[in-house]
This record gives sequence, structure tokens and C-alpha cells, in this order.
Amino acid sequence: MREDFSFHEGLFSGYDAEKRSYDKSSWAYERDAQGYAVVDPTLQNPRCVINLLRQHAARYTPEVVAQLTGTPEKDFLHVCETLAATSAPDLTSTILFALGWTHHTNGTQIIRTAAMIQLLLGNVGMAGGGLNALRGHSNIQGYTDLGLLSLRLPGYMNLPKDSQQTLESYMQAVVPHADEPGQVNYWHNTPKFFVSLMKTLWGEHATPTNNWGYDWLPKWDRSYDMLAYFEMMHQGKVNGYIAQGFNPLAAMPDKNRIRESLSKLRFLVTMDPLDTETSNFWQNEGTYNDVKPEDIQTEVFRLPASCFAEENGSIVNSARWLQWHFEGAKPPGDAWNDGHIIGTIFTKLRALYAKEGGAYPEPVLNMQWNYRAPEDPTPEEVAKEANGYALADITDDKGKVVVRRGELLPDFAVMKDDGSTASFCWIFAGSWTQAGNQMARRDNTDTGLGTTPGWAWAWPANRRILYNRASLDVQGRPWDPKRQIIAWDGERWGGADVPDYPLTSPPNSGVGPYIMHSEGVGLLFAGGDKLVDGPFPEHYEPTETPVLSSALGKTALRNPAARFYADEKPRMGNPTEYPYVATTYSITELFRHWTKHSRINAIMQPEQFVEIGDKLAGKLGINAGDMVRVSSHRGYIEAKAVVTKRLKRLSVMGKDLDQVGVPCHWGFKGAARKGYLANTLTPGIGDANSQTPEFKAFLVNVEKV
Ligand SMILES: Nc1nc2c(c(=O)[nH]1)N[C@H]1C(S)=C(S)[C@@H](COP(=O)(O)OP(=O)(O)OC[C@H]3O[C@@H](n4cnc5c(=O)[nH]c(N)nc54)[C@H](O)[C@@H]3O)O[C@H]1N2
Ligand SMILES: Nc1nc2c(c(=O)[nH]1)N[C@H]1C(S)=C(S)[C@@H](COP(=O)(O)OP(=O)(O)OC[C@H]3O[C@@H](n4cnc5c(=O)[nH]c(N)nc54)[C@H](O)[C@@H]3O)O[C@H]1N2
Ligand SMILES: [Mo]
Repeated sequence: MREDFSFHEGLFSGYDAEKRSYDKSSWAYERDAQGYAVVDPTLQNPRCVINLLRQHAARYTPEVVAQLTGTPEKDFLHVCETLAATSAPDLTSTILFALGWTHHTNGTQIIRTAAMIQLLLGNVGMAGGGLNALRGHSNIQGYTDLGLLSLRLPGYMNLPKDSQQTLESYMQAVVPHADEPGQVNYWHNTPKFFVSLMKTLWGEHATPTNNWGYDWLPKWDRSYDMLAYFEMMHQGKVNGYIAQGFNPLAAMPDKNRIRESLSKLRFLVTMDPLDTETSNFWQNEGTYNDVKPEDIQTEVFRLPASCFAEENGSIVNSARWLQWHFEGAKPPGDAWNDGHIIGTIFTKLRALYAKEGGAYPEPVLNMQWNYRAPEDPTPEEVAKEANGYALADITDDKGKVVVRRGELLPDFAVMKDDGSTASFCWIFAGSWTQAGNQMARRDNTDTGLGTTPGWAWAWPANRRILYNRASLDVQGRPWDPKRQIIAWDGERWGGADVPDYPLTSPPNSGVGPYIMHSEGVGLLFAGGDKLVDGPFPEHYEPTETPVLSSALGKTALRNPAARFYADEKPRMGNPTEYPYVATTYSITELFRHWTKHSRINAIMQPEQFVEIGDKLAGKLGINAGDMVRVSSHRGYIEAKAVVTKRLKRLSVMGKDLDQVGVPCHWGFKGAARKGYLANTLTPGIGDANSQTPEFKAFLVNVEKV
């Protein structure tokens, strides 16, 4: 590592307190004259990543961990020993995670820690090993794959920045230069994927002379994630908002502020099968809400949508399988499916642009919209467009035609950067080929290793286990012969899975198993354009915390790069007024804020309750079934108390710490009893990297009413 990289008092080098962000230039490898990272295979150099990591992690002794978390030392050591035992060749382990790790201001770093542990234990790339995000809503994985985050494009490419006004400057920034000679560095192919995307977006209008329509892509000046966007709304900078399958009044933190934000809009459109809290934010729904409808100017349009079960389509699961599903019923009433609604809005907008011109009509007028019924694209048409087509005959190195003009692409390896291929999402190439819809395949034959290559289709290239080259040693011998997923036959790689490795590159050629990385190896150090709050993970308290000192003996107690917005500091509470820690979560009987609209679910869980540990309940004189008021600095809710042993009193930094559990499902619409929205309580602050709100830890007070 560079000499100027350092860590002191909970802060990495380069911190700017005013901007609450880091200048990351020192978080980088030392480089040689050719620009490659300086390496010491003997690991003796004190500036080796592994040595700096050792130093960083040594501070977390079992005693310190017990003080920080309230978990007894012996329990912590039991977990460590169990996990470490899986570092043996014939054992492996997987770590499954979801919201307990993501809903924190340092959530990304928690997950990164787990990834690093699995790397160090040798559990990545093994059948049954690794680190697996459990996706929440069906198709959250597909949402990410298709680049629906505000700064992304499909297939994990980046949307250009404001400072990248030319295609050349964009490519220079996004195509990684090699950190070690001879590595695959697969993102080198970005131009092929990017130009194929542009050919899908703008069709014949994307040409080499206009840089494939690069100017028509939006360029970002800042993140437009939901916290940032609702803050802009609050500042009066947003006129209209379309909430498609999204109930922000119920789902986003600090509900009262979200309601104020929505009140600043001129119009709000909801696209939903249900009549949601969001589409009724302007109504005064009883004593728990102080809305004055006459003060709200926002015009609300409700567009009834169908539900995913009422249409054909694909859903990507947590293992990256694209599974095709079929319409189970016709939507009721006037409901249309999302494609029909969006297709109709698009064709009408385009007709208006054609007629009236308006500001910058080119991106809309030039958009390729090749559907049989333009106002109602079918899922099949869209899925094939995602896979992609050859726009000219595609030839191999020897000039032989491998894909004919007009045919669906067999995989992403045939993609070109000269405009002769089109594909909306390069990682989906292979999902719908000349051989048909691969996502609809239903052969559940197992390979014996839990992979079922004939069931549906997994991106990339129907590979079931990413980094599977890491399941073998450098010579190509499996760490565990019972779990051999790929094999070298002397000439080529093959086996039970699709090799995540160049097919004809022999085992001992020095090519690393992490072909997407410019170093070829897994990363223990996240420098460069990776994480914004530190190249090594570090524990921080939640933004609202009752803990006033750290066993790590540092001054930076909270994540110094967490996402605050300008006037949110006054919305944070202190432990004197709000002495208890609250957390929010889901329960089995209800799914988010929608199944309370179904009578049977509403009967099972009719109303808001809060869980209170028996020690705290005893202290406050609260019995099961009492009504309690839970308040934070942002508002209060009232609910029935459930007194439980489940929520334990913890001893953290020598303090007794009580927790209150608030399930987050009820509201003022649907078949369950009308009540408060749990998100009245939560703080509008986000993880430094992902901007995911801190739903899992904040401060409240509890009183009997
Ligand atoms: N029945 C039902 N199923 C659902 C949903 C639903 O609403 N209802 N929602 C779906 C969606 S969208 C999602 S995202 C998933 C979410 O699925 P989960 O991630 O299981 O969601 P939560 O209920 O929020 O549970 C989080 C768990 O994290 C624990 N936890 C809290 N803080 C911490 C911490 O700091 N560290 C650790 N290690 N654990 C912590 C809590 O004790 C809780 O058990 O569920 C999906 N499935
Ligand atoms: N305090 C707290 N807040 C949380 C959480 C928490 O644990 N604690 N969890 C967070 C998490 S993980 C999530 S994912 C969010 C969820 O936040 P949202 O996504 O806003 O929540 P849902 O209630 O699932 O709303 C989805 C809407 O999509 C509609 N819908 C279903 N199918 C279709 C369709 O095919 N087309 C269209 N157009 N609409 C459809 C449903 O009717 C529903 O109204 O909430 C977050 N909020
Ligand atoms: Mo979720």
C-alpha cells in the first residue's frame, strides 16, 4: 500500500469533516514503473495488504467485541471457532445474510467483512460455500441486474458522470487498467457491452459518428437514491413523481418528513394493484395523523396495475437464476400490466414531443421502440431484447459466420463494439437464444453438488457457482475431491459447472480465479472507486446510539461518511430523552405493506404491536396487552405491548441496554385495523455506500398510555 495510507482514531486518511467524505487517493497500491501494483509474494513487506489488515483487525480482541456487542466472549469465540474450522479442504460454509446486516449506516462494510472472512477461509467458489444475499422482494436481484439504481446501467455498468461529457472520457474512466500483468481483467470488454446497450436504446440512430448516441444518456452530478430524491422533493425541487410498485409513505424512514416531501409535489402518480398509503398521503386518517388536506396542492393519479402473478415474465432469484413464470389469472377490473402502462405513457409522450418539440426531444424521439404494439410491449419481446440480437453476420477469428444477422445472440462472448450486436443487458445474453427461452427450462436433474444446470438459466453463461476456479489449487487439483465442480482435461476446462475461467488457459499459467478483477485475486483492500467509507471494514455505532464511548478507544464513534442530509441533524434524538434502542422487522403472517389488504392475513395479524423485553416491561410497569406509546425524536406510534424474553437486555460498554421491537407492516389502508405507520419513528439516514436507511437501530422512549 502507498505510504500515505493510514488509519487513526477511527478515521482513514483523507477525511474531510466539512464534506463528511473521504478523498480516497491514498487508499491505493504502490505502483512500479509500468504502473502495476508492487507485490511481495513472501508477505514480508509491512505495507502488504495482509499485514495492514492484521494490524487493523488485531484491535478487535474477544474482550473488545464483547464490550461492543454485549455478546459474551465465550459465545463469540464459539462462533469464530466453528466458522474457522471450515477452512479445511473437505469442509466449507456459506454465509446467508439479509436486513440484519444491510439496515445500518455501515451495512456495506459488515457484508464486506463477511466476504473477506470467506476469502481468508478459502470458502469462496466452493460448492455450498460463499456469501449469499437473500433477496427480499421477488425480483430485487433482477432490479439490480438491470441497473435500475440511479447511478447504474444494465449489467453492472455505470451511468456516465457529469464530468464524462465524451464517450472517450467515460471509457477511460470505466475500463480498468491491469493491476498485475497477464490477468484476464474481464471488464476490459466494457466497450462491447456498452455499445450493444446503446444499439438497443437508440437502434439505427446510434452510429459511430454520434458516439452511439452517448450525448442522449443522462449524466449524473450526484446520487439520486430515494433518500436524496425525497430530500430534493422536500426542498421543492421536484414537480412530479411516479411511484411504481412502491409505497414510500409506509416504507421509507421518517414518515412525517416523507409526507411533507410528497406535499411539495404538483403531481403524484401511483402505479399499483392496491390503494396504498402513499396514494392517500393527503388524507386525514384519524387521530394519529395531523394532515390538513386543504393545505396540500399535490394532484394524485392512481393507475391500477396488475400484479406480477397476472403476467408472463422472468424473476431472478438470489442465486442469479432467471426463472420464467406464467400468467396465473387475469387482472381484475381496469388494471393493466406495467408494460402496458409504461408503453402507453411513452408513446403518448413521444407523440407530444414530435408535435411540439420541447426541450431536448432527441433522446425520446430517437429511442428504439420495436414492439408489435408499441403501447403494450410483451414480456417475450422485452426478454429477447435483453438477450440481444446480431445486427450483421458475426464471424469468428477465422472468418467463419457464427451468428447470422437477425438471430438471437448465443452468449456475450460474441458481442462487438462496432455496432453489429445489440443487447440490453449483456449478463442476460444466453437467456433466450435461437434454441428458445432458456429461462423456461425445467430439468431438475442435480449434478450431485446442488447445481441443476438444466433448471431455468443463471447469469452469466448459465454458471451456477461464481469464482469456481477457486475450488481448485493452483495446479488445478480440487481442494475437496467430493466437491469437484470444474476440471482441466489437459486441453480445456469442463465439468459439472460452466468454468469461471478462460476455457483453454492451463491451470498453472498464473491467471487468477477472480477474472473480473484487474489483480486476478479476491480483494482484501477496497481502494480506488470501490467503497466510500474505508478500504478496510471498521465498526461504528449507529447514528442514534445510547453508547457514548468505544472499546476501540477512538473518537470517531459513528460512521463519519454516513448519509446525512442538510437539515436532518435536528431530526436526530439523544439518549437522555430517548433511552432505549428500537429495531424494526417483518413477521411471517404479513408481507411488507400489501398483504394486510387480504382479509385472511389481516385476521392473523390484525393490528400493530411492539415487542418489549420482560426486564424493561417490568421496570416500566407494562403488562402484555397494554397500550404503549413509542416515541422517537421524529414522532410517535401507539400499539399493543407484547412482553417477551426474546428481546434481551444487553450489557454494552458497561451500560444496560434495553431493546424494543417494532414490526413494520400496518398502516391506514387495507383490511387490518387502521393504525400508525411504524416508519414514523425511524431516522432518515443512510449507509455510506448504498444509502440503505438505518432501520435496524435507533433511539426511542416507551410509555404506558
Ligand atoms: N413474511 C414475510 N416475508 C418477507 C417479507 C415480509 O414482509 N414478510 N419481506 C421480504 C423482504 S422485502 C425482505 S428484504 C426480506 C427480509 O428478511 P429479513 O432480513 O429476515 O428481515 P427482517 O425481518 O427485517 O429481519 C432482520 C433480522 O435481523 C436481525 N438483526 C437486527 N439487527 C441486527 C444486527 O445488527 N446484526 C444481526 N446479525 N442481526 C440483526 C433481527 O433480529 C431480525 O431477526 O424478507 C422478505 N420476506
Ligand atoms: N422500518 C422499516 N422499514 C422498511 C423495512 C424494514 O425492515 N423496516 N424494510 C424495507 C425493505 S427491505 C423494503 S424492500 C421496502 C419495501 O418497500 P415497498 O416496495 O414500497 O413496499 P411494498 O409494501 O412491498 O410495496 C410494493 C407495492 O408493489 C405493489 N405491487 C405488487 N405487484 C406489482 C406489480 O406487478 N406491478 C406494480 N406496479 N405494483 C405491484 C404492491 O401492491 C405494493 O403496494 O420497505 C423497507 N422499509
Ligand atoms: Mo426488501
